[in-house]
Amino acid sequence: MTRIVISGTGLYQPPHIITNAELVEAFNAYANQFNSHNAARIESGEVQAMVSSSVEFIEKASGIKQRYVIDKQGVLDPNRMRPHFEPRDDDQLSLMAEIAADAARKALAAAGKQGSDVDMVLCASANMQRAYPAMAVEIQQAIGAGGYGFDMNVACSSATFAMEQAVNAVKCGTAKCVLMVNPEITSAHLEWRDRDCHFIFGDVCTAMIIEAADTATSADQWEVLGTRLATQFSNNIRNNFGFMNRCEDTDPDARDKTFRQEGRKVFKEVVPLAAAHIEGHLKSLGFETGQIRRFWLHQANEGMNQFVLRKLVGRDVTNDIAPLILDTYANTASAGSIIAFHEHHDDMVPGDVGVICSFGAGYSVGSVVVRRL
Ligand code: CO8
Repeated sequence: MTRIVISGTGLYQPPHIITNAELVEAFNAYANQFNSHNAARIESGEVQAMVSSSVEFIEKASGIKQRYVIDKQGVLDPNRMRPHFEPRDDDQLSLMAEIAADAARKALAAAGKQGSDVDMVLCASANMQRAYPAMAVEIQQAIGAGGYGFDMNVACSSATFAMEQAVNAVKCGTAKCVLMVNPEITSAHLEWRDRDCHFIFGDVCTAMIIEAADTATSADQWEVLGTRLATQFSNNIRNNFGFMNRCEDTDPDARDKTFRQEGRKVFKEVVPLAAAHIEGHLKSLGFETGQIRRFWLHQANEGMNQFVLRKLVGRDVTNDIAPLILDTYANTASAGSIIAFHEHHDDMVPGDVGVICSFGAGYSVGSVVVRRL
């Protein structure tokens, strides 16, 4: 049986940070402006007044302290409240492929590989910049890879679901060296004018090289012991943006065309789902949760991760057992658990076992159990 390893990871970090204080200041300026423009309609009861956001709420409810974004000015402009991206010609590298190629080159360097060694590119992300050609094919060209590439989207679980595809492709011999990449430009599909969610997301891109142990030369290798995926339909996290919008004659800027969720319901329903999923997966591989050195969990909410871990381990765990990157990066959709893995594995020793696990819209849960070689 071919042994499969993760031989390198890479991270693209956007140039700008927005702190909670900056975010709340911009939101409140927008809300005040909205309320004064609509004073008469608010007075008559026709329109509801906007309510202020607060730094204290954001930090207490989510654990998020700041986020990285590709464009800061547009997001913080009360007259705009969304990033501004310059349109690019078709023959220029697209923004999503640009950040993916950056993270990919770092992952290749970590793995000691060239772009030409890659023969499968999986672009796995919660949103694609366009319908076609596939982002993965543009990324394939940008890094000089051969073989083939395709896009896949399972929202926040896109990366772990893609890791299973990569592992299976190498096992089956349909690929030798896979680049799995997660360009998450969440700022473009977040509703910055909604206080319930304006603080949740940040931009980033992660990348990972997956190959057979036989071909890996990296000093830092992680054997994939198993992967397990599950989905269960829910409308509690939803975005109705799509190619049929223009035929439905609806407002392209309507609230349902960006991210929205029933946060409380998601919290309650996903915690038991994720904990049972990880426990079942570990058991199937002959592990007790107590044997696991580290959990690199999806980064949506600090309290949510603590609940999942309490269910799994039976007690509160430290950052050493389950590193938190959410405070710095916010929720980066599919990239969250991969950032946690990328930034927090150097101290682990050969034989240590860890679990990368994502959960989110769908609902979807994906877990990957790895052992340091
Ligand atoms: N400032 C002050 N008060 C606020 C704010 C704010 N910004 N926002 C809400 N409040 C108020 C509410 O109005 C409410 O007031 P009241 O009690 O008077 O009604 C009160 O605070 C409490 O509100 P909530 O019940 O909503 O607060 P919660 O404690 O539930 O916290 C969270 C909200 C943080 C959203 C929390 O529910 C949560 O994190 N849930 C889990 C969510 C989750 O894991 N989601 C996964 C989604 S990610 C994913 O799958 C990827 C999707 C694709 C990516 C899309 C990228 C854009």
